Amino acid sequence: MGLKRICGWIIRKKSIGRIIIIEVSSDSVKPSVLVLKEEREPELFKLGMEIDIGTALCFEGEEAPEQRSARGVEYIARKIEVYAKPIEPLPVDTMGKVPALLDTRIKYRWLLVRNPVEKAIFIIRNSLLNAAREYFSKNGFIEVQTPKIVAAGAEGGATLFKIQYFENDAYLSQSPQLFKQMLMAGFTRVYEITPYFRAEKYNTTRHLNESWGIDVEQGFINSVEDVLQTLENLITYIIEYVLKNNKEELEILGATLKKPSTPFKRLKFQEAVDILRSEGLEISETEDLSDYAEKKLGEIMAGKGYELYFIVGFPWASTGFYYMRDEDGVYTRKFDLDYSGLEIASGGQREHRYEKLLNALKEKGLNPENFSFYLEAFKYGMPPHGGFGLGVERLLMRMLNLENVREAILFVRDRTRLVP
Ligand code: AMO
Repeated sequence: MGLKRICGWIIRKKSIGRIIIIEVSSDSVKPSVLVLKEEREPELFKLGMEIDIGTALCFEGEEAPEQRSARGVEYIARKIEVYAKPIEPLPVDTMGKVPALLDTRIKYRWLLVRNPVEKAIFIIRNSLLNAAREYFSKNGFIEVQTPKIVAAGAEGGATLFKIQYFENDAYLSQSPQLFKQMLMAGFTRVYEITPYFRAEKYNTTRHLNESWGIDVEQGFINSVEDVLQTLENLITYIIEYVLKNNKEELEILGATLKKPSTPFKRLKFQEAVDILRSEGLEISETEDLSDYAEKKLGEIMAGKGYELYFIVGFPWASTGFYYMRDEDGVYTRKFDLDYSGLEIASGGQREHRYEKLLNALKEKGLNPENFSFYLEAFKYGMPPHGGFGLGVERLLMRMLNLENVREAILFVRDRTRLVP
């Protein structure tokens, strides 16, 4: 058997008489288990006595012929190089035996990623994004980057972070919405993996102030159904990819992820209202669903066997100015995708006709001058198009049954956190 070199940090050490067992956390969720025997390797045993939890080291060794540990792969070490010892006791238990409060987990995330459970979440986050990129590249989407310093918001003024941009006021981008639409003047399928900055004032388990989106826009569509299909295929691709590539991580997290059944249910907004009203909830026909209503609908849909479902046809009164309206003017081609009672994505078919778009802006009380850079893109042959924004942390949260969206991002930005 060949010699391997593995680098990482000691997360556990146990001495049993003349044997020392050291667990090293590296880049996979299963630690490497070093078994040092005084009789077999006296020098390394001596070194093993001196090093403790938190030490950064590399070792060379071969897999033990008899594997006795259920926790990781056992090695017989030939060489150990110590790179750094902790200068203070660790502030958290990187083995995860002593559960830390969420606040502590967030503060010490960079250290806790040595812990297999915490590491598993972020290995799966990496897979989720790999899967998305693989899906897009197989399906003819090109990856684009749009500015994060912008002059106008796409999602309304209430959640904009204002910044000083030389002599002008500017904002941090809430969504690449306007730019990805403008690109429909010259590309037919684009995607962007991007931060969203939103001044959400409230402390909820679903909101961050800096979150990540997987954004899509596609042109020459026949109807909003083309966009629903892309999102459904993307989500299915991501979940299947994680099921295939992250068995160990899912097991460590105790996650019960399943391949979603397709097609996802398409529930009309008005149907959702009727269902919720029949359960005794007071629901407005012209406003977005409240968090409570969303959750309640999730329970009802779960009872019918639907985990993932679209809510389609939101009323114009509740949406952004850019969604295409139905002939009646009351409903739009806007949709949400909900995953067990949580909105994870939102999108729709856009208004691509210049005059109608201009009127929509005015009707929403917005000043077309502030959007002139955007409106111009609709003058020179803008095809019918649509797209969506999918929240990375919200999707991960639901896939892994996490309780708080803060568990799904390495460094949290919320109302009270600006460091680390
Ligand atoms: P929306 O505002 O619904 O739509 O955002 C899309 C998705 O992004 C995620 N998300 C968030 N996640 C955590 N914290 C937040 N503060 C937060 N805000 C949004 C959610 C949400 O479903 N312009 C449209 C997209 C489009 O039509 O293309 C938009 O941004 O999962």
